[in-house]
Formats: sequence, structure tokens, C-alpha cells
Amino acid sequence: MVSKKQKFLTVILVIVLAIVIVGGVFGISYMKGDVTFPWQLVETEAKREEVKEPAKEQKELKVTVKEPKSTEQDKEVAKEEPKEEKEQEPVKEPAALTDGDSTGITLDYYGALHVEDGALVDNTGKAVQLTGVSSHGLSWFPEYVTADSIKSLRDNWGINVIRLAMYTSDYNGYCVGGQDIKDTLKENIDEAVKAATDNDMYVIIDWHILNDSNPNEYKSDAIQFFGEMVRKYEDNENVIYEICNEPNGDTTWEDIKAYANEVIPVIRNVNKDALILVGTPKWSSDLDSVLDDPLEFDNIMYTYHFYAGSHKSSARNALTNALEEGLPVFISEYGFVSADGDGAVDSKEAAKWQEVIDEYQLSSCIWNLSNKAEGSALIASDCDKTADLQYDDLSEQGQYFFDMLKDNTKQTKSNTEKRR
Ligand code: IDC
Repeated sequence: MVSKKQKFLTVILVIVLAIVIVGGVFGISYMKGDVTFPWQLVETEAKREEVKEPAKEQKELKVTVKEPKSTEQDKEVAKEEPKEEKEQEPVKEPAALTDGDSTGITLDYYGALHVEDGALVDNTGKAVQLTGVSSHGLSWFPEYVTADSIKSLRDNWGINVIRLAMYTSDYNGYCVGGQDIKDTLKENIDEAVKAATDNDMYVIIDWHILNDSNPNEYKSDAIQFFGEMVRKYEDNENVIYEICNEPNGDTTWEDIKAYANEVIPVIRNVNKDALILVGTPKWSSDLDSVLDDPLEFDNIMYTYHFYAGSHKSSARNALTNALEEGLPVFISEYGFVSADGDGAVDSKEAAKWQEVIDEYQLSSCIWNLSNKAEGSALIASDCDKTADLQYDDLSEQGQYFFDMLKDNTKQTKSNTEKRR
């Protein structure tokens, strides 16, 4: 016989077993995350929103960084945001500008420049040496003076100056091409000055007279042009004004002096400290005439140009004589090829010129940043790239210059160490 009590205990046991089995199955499912209680639904939605948010930010961030013509405000935002991006998830840097071959150096930026005792110095009186490139004519090859190209010169070559050769009379020159050409040239200059400033580089605005042998021919244009430039770049301590490239033909130092005495005050009235370069007779090679009768302004340097394939020891002597006399000289244009801008590198003469540049710590710009099919172009004529160049993209002179930058820096460093 089964007692009432036993029946009752059996029922209880069955109920307890059922609870244990159901509870166990439910517990395992809960652990696996298959069960969501109604009160958890609100929380889950909130979490999903949190996950979505950063993705939205990343998308916007990429747009901001890629935008080339960002305003100052945009730039600040762009500067701040990458930090956040890195914390969330490492994303590849936007289109790198440092993919080209590199000299591995970065030449110094010195701030405002002055001329003291025939030499270029910074605010503390420390010697300054600028080393860089000259553009070809801005109307011919504007694609090499863009923000990307200039940034890459700084990142890959390490140089600290670019000269903007704006022809006045040759091919679509400033004084002969009409208003549209004038406007375009000024836009090119503006982009280049901004890029140079952004990359801690000096920039020379070069009034590139050539077939108009005498700077007085377009003097009134020059006065108007430099007046406009100096107002625009009054606060840019990195802008250098070259008021005439290469006077030639029968232009005398007296002619140049008369021109300089009118143009220099136009610049100095706005920026009393601007560094100004003045061309010299005979394609900027006659320093003797200047020594006899220099200009009466401060912060002036006279230009001397050489092409190693054509100009040799007598030209070097003329330069070193003037330097020994204390004349401030800036090599605003030179080449290791012939004076017609073509031919092969004369490496024997080039090395001798380089010794003079090193010994006197001269500032210089090599002619020219383009891929024109001529020996002086730094880029091979079959290369269309305007930034991030590989060594193979360079011409013979381009490779020679690139190697020289590397070697020279080693040399300068070891000299500095020796002096300590
Ligand atoms: C040359 C260019 C060449 C261009 C020519 C225009 O290399 O492509 O067709 O000008 O006349 C200078 C001048 C510079 C010359 C350069 C080479 O300042 O404008 O460039 N040179 O001839 N002085 C000495 C040499």
C-alpha cells in the first residue's frame, strides 16, 4: 500500500526534478547569450548606437584629410582628429607624400634672415645656408610648383629653398602675356608661397628677365608687381625678393643700380627687413662692377650664376675675389651642365664649384625643376610625376644633385663636429 505521505513526497520530488531540469536548460542558454530578457532590450539598442558612432566619425575624417584646399579652420579639425582615429582603430595614413626616394636629411629653417658682414645670418647672428632648386619658367612648368610638389621637395630631398622663376618677357611672360597670364602667374606664386610656408622653406620670387636684357625695360611693371607681392606677403619672413634675374647685352651696373634704387624702396616701404637679391651685369656674373659701387641698402645680396660645363676657374676666381672683399653673394641659379641649359654634367668642374659653395657656405638654387628634354632639367623627360620621385625618375643632373645633398650633409655634420 502507498501511503498518502509517500504520494505527496513523490509529487514534490517530481516538481523539484522538473524545476532543476528546466532551470538547467534555461541557465545554459542564458550563458550562451541566446536569451534576452525584455528589460535588456533597451540596453542592447543603446550599445548598438555606441558602436555605430565611431564609424560615422571615421568616414567624415577621411574626407577632411583628403580635401586639398581646406580652410585654416578645417586644418585645425584635421590636425585634432587623427589622434582619435588612432585610439579607435589604426587606419592607414592618407595618400603618403613621402613615398619617393629620400636623401634622409632635412636642412634647417632659420626664421627671419639678415645680411651681416657679407654673409647671410639668422636673428641670433648664426650663419645660414640655403640649398634648393629653381623652378623652370612658371608659365612653362607650373605643375612643379604646386603644394604637393613643394611638400615632396621638402620631405624627400630635404632642401630648404625654392626659387620661383617668373619670366617677364620670354614665353607667356608676366609683361607680355596679358591679364589672364598675369593672374595665373600670381596664383601659381600664391600656391607656392603657401606651400613653402607650410613646409618651413624659404621662397624666392624671381623677376626673371632674360631676352628683355635691361630691367629698366619693364620697370613700371616691376614696381607694380613687387608692390603687390610685398603687401601680400608682408608677414612672411620666408619670402625673398629677386628683383632681376640676369641683366645682359649692354646693360651696365649703372643701369641696374638705377632700377634697384627705384624698386628696392617699393619693397622696403612695406617690409623694411625683407631680404632682396639683385642681379649683376653679364648674366649675373660681373661682381667687380658692384664692388666698385655697391648699393646703399642693408639686407641686399648680389647674385652670381654659373654653369659648370661652361664656367671654370677664372669664373670661380671672380667669385671668390668678391667674397674675400666681403661682398654678400647669393647663387640664385646654377647648373652642372652647359650655360645653354643642356648637355651632360661636368662632374670635374661641378666638384670644384661645390668646394667653393661649401667653403663659403653660400646659398644656392640649382636650375631647373622640370622634366624638359634638356640637361639642366632635374627630372627625366619620360617621367610625368611631379612629387614623390624615385631615384630612377631623375635626370643625370637630378641624380648628381640628389647624391650631392646626401654627401654634403654628411660633410657639413662632420665639419660641425670637428669645430666643437
Ligand atoms: C633656359 C631654359 C630653357 C628655355 C630658355 C628660354 O633652360 O628651357 O627655353 O631658358 O630662353 C640662364 C637663364 C635661364 C635659362 C638657363 C639655361 O636664367 O632662363 O633657362 N640659363 O640656358 N642663364 C644661364 C643659363
